[in-house]
Amino acid sequence: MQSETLSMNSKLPSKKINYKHDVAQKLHAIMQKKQTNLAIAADVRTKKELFNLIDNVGNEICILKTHIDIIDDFDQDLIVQLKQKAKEYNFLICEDRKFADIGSTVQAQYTGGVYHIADWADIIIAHAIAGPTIIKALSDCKKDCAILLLAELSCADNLIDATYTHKVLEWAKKHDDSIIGIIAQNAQLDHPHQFKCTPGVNLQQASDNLGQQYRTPEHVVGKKMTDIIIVGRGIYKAENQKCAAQAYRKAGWDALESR
Ligand code: S5P
Repeated sequence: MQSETLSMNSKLPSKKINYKHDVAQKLHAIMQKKQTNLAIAADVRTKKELFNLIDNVGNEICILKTHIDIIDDFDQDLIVQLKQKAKEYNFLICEDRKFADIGSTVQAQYTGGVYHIADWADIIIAHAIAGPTIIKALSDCKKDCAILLLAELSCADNLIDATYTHKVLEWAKKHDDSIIGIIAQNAQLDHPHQFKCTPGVNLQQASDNLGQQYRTPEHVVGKKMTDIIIVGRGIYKAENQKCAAQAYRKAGWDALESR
């Protein structure tokens, strides 16, 4: 069983994988069914832009990643509609709150406030800076909570070093009942049933003017063994969002298949 699943490419072909977490299992099934390893970073500012983007790219993605607190006209109806769209297009919703505080505070941030993230997000992203209790704190709120733990950042001159990343990989492996993968650049996952997700992906640009650093889908999937590419401006700022999403999906999936 283990040997069948050791290669990350085992996520691709017909081999059945018994993931520990339901969300990981669902993600794998969506990737297979839709033949996509593309996550959209839907960093738009209004409901209208968000749903327009979803209608353009919904068929191409396995995950829609939100920064829910940047949407100017957020309301409960957005969540109702978002859940409907996730069902209609068959994608998972990941809220990129990057939880990073003491346990009791992250519990309040996860379940409370205006956004009630625990009620609707399939996946959340957390920093490891506050130590492994953050994993327990988030999982205690919601039994089936699925976390992506941030192991590396894509932006220039960030303070994460190799020792930090090493710890994150260790904790991710140890807590695989709630951590379904990592957000990383060069780090390699040491677990066959978790997902490595990489932002900082763009087919046209190498950087923005605020420190973001980009690489191509071919590079991160083919050379850095990324399973899922996360693309924001490369798609939502494109003149034709649908065509752009199709291009990223193809580049990401082709790279995964030929790896
Ligand atoms: O290291 C990181 C981690 C994340 S989650 N670098 C990132 O850029 N991100 C997120 O990915 C970031 O918050 C944004 O939502 C997305 C990248 O967007 P883009 O427009 O630069 O593709």
